[in-house]
Amino acid sequence: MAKILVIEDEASVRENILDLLEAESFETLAAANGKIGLDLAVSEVPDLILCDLMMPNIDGYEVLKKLNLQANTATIPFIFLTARTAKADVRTGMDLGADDYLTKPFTRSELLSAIKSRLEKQKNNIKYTSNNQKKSDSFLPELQILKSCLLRTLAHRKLREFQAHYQPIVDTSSGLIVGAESLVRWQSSELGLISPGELIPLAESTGLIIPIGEWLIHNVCNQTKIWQDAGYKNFYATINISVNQLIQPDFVSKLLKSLVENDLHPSSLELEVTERMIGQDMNTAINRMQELRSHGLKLSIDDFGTGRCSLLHLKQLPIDTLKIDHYFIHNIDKDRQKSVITKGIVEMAHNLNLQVVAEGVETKAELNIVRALKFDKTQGYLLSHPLPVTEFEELLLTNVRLIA
Ligand code: G
Ligand code: MN
Repeated sequence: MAKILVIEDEASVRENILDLLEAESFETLAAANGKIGLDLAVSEVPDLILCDLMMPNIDGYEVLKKLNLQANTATIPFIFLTARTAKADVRTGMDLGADDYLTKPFTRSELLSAIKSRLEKQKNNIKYTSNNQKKSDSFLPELQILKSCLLRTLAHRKLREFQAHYQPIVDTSSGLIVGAESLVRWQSSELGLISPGELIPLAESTGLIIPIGEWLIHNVCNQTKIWQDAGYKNFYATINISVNQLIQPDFVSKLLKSLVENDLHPSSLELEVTERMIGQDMNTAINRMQELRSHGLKLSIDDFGTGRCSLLHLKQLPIDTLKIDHYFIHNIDKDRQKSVITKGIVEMAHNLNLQVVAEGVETKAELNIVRALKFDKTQGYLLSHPLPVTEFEELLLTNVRLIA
């Protein structure tokens, strides 16, 4: 059956079209933005592309222009989906070489008939070159294999392959679990377990961080609510957010939607951002953070101390928590300079009314210093590695004290 790529940034519209196509037994590929769409068009060479015109960053015109530049994608039938009825817009699209356009909202039969006639035409096209793209993956460099595999996974909506793991965040004085940092894991059916260290940079560079991030946020909201309902009312989860996510125009609204859908209070989520990412576009980042905080979400600076965030900047940042990077904790018991600097950071943070979390505590000796320096919360392999849901739940539900 024909393979159809749907490039549409609006999730509800995209899902509707995909459902409709799948009901007609088409094989489908889904892309949430132009960049993912282009990557998929190149790696999967679909039989037809349905593409939204108005999308942030790379819009439908841009997608079509780029497809036209490559021999193997230039001949794929291309149908614009547009909410615009202005003749000039349609004209621009057709001039670029689009085969057809559909004005939203369109009916099921309009969509199917446009698809059918394009596919027929393509079949009869003598110039049609069966371009067998899927040359053996073994010729591709490793990163390319990983990338096309990730694209395929998302395009086929095989989100089962992603999992959130949870690392306990422990109250340093009581030793009890008060929250957890969520960390995404990809258990690829093709490649096995992919570490976050490999997944995240790849997801960032391809734009796939957006759909993965949305999936994670939704999943974490859902799970957090389950644990709160099980009696851990003040339990909170943290989510690492990348700058690409933070600057999406609809980031805040989508996040709030996930909270509402799961009936979760905004203060049950803490978003972790890094100094480095705030540095990239300070004003936009701070505005966005302020907006999030005005809705009651918590914010923390992750890996604090490794970026270039001056201590003076901290005063301006709309945050609740500082997470002190592993680097400061590692061997803190053996390195007097480290402990002196760290002591100063903790005191300063407390004076600014911030909570302070020690990350990456691996030994008892490090933990002893962390307690002496009055870190509010502690994370690290000494207490627990990040765990899959069921294992984390076992720890949580037994009220285990991870610090004796
Ligand atoms: O940058 P961020 O702090 O979000 O990094 C979280 C990463 O740190 C996760 O991949 C997690 O597995 C890892 N991590 C958690 N605890 C420890 C620890 O005690 N030691 C080390 N080396 N890594 C840790
Ligand atoms: Mn983190």
